[in-house]
Amino acid sequence: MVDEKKNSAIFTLPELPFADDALEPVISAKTLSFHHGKHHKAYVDNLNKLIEGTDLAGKSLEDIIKATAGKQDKAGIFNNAAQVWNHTFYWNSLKKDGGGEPPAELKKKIDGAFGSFDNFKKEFANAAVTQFGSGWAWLVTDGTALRIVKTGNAEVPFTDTGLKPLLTIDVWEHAYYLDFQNRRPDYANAVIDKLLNWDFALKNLG
Ligand code: MN3
Repeated sequence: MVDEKKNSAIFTLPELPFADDALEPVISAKTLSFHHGKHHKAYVDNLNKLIEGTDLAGKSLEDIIKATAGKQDKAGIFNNAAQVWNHTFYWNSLKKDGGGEPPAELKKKIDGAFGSFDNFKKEFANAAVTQFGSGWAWLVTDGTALRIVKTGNAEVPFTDTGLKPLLTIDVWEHAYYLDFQNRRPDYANAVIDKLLNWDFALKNLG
């Protein structure tokens, strides 16, 4: 969508890639309505306000994230831009009737990196549970091997490391509190077992 007056791209909230109730019972329609309709939307709206009239207006989301990462005076822009990116990536990391075993090509890489698929699941859940406070757990590739990393708050794994995200789990409380209250481990394990979108991960592996 283009704002003709300024001829700069305005970010819009992407539609969810599934129906509001598609992820039930793990993630309720109520959680999705707040998480997508309020939280994700607020990051989009804030970002648009913050970049309006600046030299970042018109740049891609990835370029804005890279241009503001680690810059104290640009923290507001970075946080909102990264959260827009993270949430869009998170929705795509999930699907109705997801989880289960990954496609063969990924399974082989997972076995190589983590010993077994069961061990991968344990390590991914552990990253989600041990991220202190708000943040994200990620399955990434460093170009050759798969790795699990976690990031705090709005941080993304690709700004300074060159890591390429394949999947993510949002571990901010707003992602699970209505459905699981303080039981983050139950949320993480349910997402991994029932919702992970392995087709999306395979596509990201490239
Ligand atoms: Mn969130």
